[in-house]
Amino acid sequence: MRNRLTILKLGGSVVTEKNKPLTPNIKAIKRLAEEIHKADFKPLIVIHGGGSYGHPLAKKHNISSGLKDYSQRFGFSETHEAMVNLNSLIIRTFLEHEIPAFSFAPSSFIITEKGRIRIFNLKTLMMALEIDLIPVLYGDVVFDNKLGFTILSGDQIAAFLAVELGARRIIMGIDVDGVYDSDPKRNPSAQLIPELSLRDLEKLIGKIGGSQAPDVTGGMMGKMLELKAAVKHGIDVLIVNGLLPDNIYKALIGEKVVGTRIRR
Ligand code: IP8
Repeated sequence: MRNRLTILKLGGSVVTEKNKPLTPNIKAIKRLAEEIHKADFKPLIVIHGGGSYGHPLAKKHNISSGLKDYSQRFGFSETHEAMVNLNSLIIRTFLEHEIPAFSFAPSSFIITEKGRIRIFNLKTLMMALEIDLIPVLYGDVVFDNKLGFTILSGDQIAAFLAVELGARRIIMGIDVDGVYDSDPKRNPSAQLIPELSLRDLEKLIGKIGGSQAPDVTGGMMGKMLELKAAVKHGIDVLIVNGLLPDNIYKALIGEKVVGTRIRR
């Protein structure tokens, strides 16, 4: 059953300065807090990415391919610690803007198997929603049944939660205007795709996958693969530029906004 629940994913390239290690984008975080407060939308779950907090450390300690060497335990913990710090900064900013945000650390209640979510204790999250708290989760390091540990992206959490909780929609705030027909950061004539059906999405994944490009449209491939499952379940996805003022506000209140809408 579809309810009003909205899952808002704020990309790491929006909430952090992607190219400066451990640097938050304070201006963007404050503006997003203002927009979320102004929209006053509930029920809402917010998930943020790792950006320059999670990714450089995860890469340095080779966390995503699993536990190979005991010395990695420190890197595993350090990566989590960096994400806790970013999350804590976001929670504090949200609270200052009178958003009833509550932090949920994914590594403490999610277990993956070869990188895919296997166990997810939803009970506490649902209890938080019942009293109109806004759970704030993030891409995190997680324990994994087969790998020992790994990295779990905020995108996978967003799609999983949307399906499990029967959400109405997922809004993704990223650092470009939506999905393009080629990488807008490399190709100035790339065209924004305003609407995609599930079939279009599948075709696009095939095209991108077949082209062997390492990270076409800035990690868009990974996002598309995760979102496919949610779209299949009838959940609408709206991808907008979270760095442009008022986009997240407009998306939350259902006003027209430049971006890519994906519908079954
Ligand atoms: O930015 C990754 O989350 P994402 C989190 O949502 C870490 O892919 C710890 C790298």
